[in-house]
Amino acid sequence: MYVYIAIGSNLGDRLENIKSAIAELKNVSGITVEKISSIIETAPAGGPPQGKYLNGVIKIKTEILPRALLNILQNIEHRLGRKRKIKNGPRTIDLDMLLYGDSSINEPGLSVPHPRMLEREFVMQPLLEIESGIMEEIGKIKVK
Ligand code: PH2
Ligand code: MG
Ligand code: MG
Repeated sequence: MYVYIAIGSNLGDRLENIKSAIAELKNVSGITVEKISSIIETAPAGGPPQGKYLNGVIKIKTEILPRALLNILQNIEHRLGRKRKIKNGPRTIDLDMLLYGDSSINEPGLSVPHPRMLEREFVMQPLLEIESGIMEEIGKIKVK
């Protein structure tokens, strides 16, 4: 399955946090990192006043199931010092599952496609950079 993951950071050494998260993903057995977008600086959207983000999107190939993959992403966030405090507040690292193949998932804590991805320039710009035909694929997903 091809899975697209949004990466964001606006605390600490932002680029280093993003590089570390990608390195950790590469080290997971059963995950191949296929594409990495440019990393762009973006104005914070929503939440309290906070510093600018660095954002990017990666494409991975994996057969790890969505719930297990979510756990892996959250463990990496935790190891890189993510503290869950305020909604949409500043974070050292954020790893959001955008798309999991053509699956539509609506479970507590796991909504795929990511419900706000289409309206987020900081997600769509890097996603379209690495997968220019992705809108057509998203259109085929049968939303539950
Ligand atoms: N993430 C958020 C809230 N706002 N703004 C930008 N520019 N980039 C983000 O990654 C971001 C955000 C919640 O996850
Ligand atoms: Mg997020
Ligand atoms: Mg998140």
